[in-house]
Amino acid sequence: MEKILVIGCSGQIGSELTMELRKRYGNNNVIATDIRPAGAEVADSGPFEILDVLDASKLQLIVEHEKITQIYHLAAILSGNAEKRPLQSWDINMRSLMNVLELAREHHLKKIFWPSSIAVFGPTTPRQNTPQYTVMEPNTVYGISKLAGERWIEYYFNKYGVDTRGLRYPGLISYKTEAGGGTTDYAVEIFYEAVKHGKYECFLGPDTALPMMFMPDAIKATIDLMEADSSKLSLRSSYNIAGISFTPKILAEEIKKHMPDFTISYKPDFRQAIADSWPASIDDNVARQDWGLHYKYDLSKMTQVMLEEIRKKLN
Ligand code: NAD
Ligand code: AKB
Repeated sequence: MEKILVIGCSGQIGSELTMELRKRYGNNNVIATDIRPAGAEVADSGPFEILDVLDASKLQLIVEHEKITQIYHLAAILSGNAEKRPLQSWDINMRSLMNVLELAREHHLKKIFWPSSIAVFGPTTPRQNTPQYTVMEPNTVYGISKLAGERWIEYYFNKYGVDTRGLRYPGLISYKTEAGGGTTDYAVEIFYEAVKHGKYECFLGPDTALPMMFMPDAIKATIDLMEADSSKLSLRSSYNIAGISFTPKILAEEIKKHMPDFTISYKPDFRQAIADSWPASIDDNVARQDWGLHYKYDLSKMTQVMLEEIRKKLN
């Protein structure tokens, strides 16, 4: 029987991934943890504990007491926030991962999921259809921590046989929990502002293309990777996953199809430079070939669901 620990369950991904894992593995077999309280859905549906993942002793106690077999380690400081507090963010992103990897090694845990990001790429990476293997010179604290993390999870697999699995998520779009301080957050905020005020001031310029993905596709890709036969996985750093690439202007046009009076204006801030250093689109053929990655949502379907769900939520 699997007993799963989710670290960072109160965030944008954790709040939805925890619920999907509980559906599949049973509510009591998924222990949700975060440094801050969980949302009602997670808190009411199964076990939740406050955990600062930098507290290695408490992490160990939970793993031993709950007889954990797998960890999904989602806690991190995202790109925008990490640029504001570089050293603290480096410490949280790296030390948390090392705590999890060491525990997995010592306790022979079955599997570890750790998310990487398109932030591992940098200004010298080819921006269009960025391949799995290419130049990687990230110039943000967050990107450097994700690239280092990829090297570490691969190292623990090669050196100690820890079954580590990772995905380079693009920007994730969802309506259940707000985005956590990244550069791609505009693509979530825009929907709330459209429904609430009929207009949005975007912190990226109109033609800034970035890869994005709707949350249901990201959750499915995560669990599919974790449930894939180990022998099918040709890499243990992190897989490229592409999603849908678009610019703020294209997204605004898609929203206008449902809300003709919606307007967008642009006031780029420090996140523009981060976005400019990231890929515009991603080649995810290795993930497709290894474990059958595929998606359900395109821009039009995603926009329709986002607007419907946010309208329901705000009413
Ligand atoms: P988020 O900021 O919404 O959630 C992260 C959670 O981690 C928060 O609930 C926070 O309270 C928690 N946390 C922070 N420090 C902690 C600590 N010391 N101990 C325990 N919990 C702590 O982030 P997210 O969007 O859900 O991202 C989850 C993971 O996926 C991160 O590793 C992120 O880098 C990665 N990722 C996210 C995206 C995206 O678009 N959301 C894209 C690429 C990669
Ligand atoms: C961010 O913008 O920091 C995240 C990411 C793509 O890693 N959404």
